[in-house]
Amino acid sequence: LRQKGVVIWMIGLSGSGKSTLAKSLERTLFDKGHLTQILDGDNLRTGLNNNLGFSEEDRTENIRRVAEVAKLFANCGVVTICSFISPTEEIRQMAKAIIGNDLYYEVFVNCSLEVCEERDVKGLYAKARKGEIKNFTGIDSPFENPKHPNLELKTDVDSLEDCLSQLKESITQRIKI
Ligand code: GGZ
Repeated sequence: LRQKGVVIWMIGLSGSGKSTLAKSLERTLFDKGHLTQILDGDNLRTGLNNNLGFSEEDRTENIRRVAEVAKLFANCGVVTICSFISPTEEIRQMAKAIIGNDLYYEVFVNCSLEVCEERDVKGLYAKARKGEIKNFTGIDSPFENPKHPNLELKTDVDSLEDCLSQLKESITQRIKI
């Protein structure tokens, strides 16, 4: 069986819902028999990228390495779900250039800073406001909204269930299960 690989690149602020959506999508695809791999801060920043922080330079290097790894997976036919803030247009252009137009599928997990900060699941925004974390995206480090994503999910407007079905529908079309 040959399946076509793809890189699903999920962009959004901390707390926007990227990981939740990625995990649920992976479960669905796995159950349908697809090879899947999630790449995110949890498995990249603790290992391969454990020498990188959150300066602009380090974020760029983080995303560069992730994109290279994602390309390798996708070329083996794996549905590769990357979940990174990827804060600037420049960083995303680099990822897209590495992965290639054919394999790159961009998903903007759009949630306003206000809602992310209100949720503050990990208490990171509070720390950033107090100055205990520097260069925090949305607080004292930039986030540019993607201009032309393949898909935009509004997790602060639509329910999680709704966003999930939009995501699954769109990916199913893309990889033609
Ligand atoms: C942003 C930070 C920072 C700073 C730690 N800025 O919600 P989380 O905790 O689990 O996800 C965030 C994660 C972001 O890492 P990425 O690799 O996705 O970022 S980038 O694409 O910009 O390279 C957050 C945590 O790391 N975190 N410090 N200063 N997020």
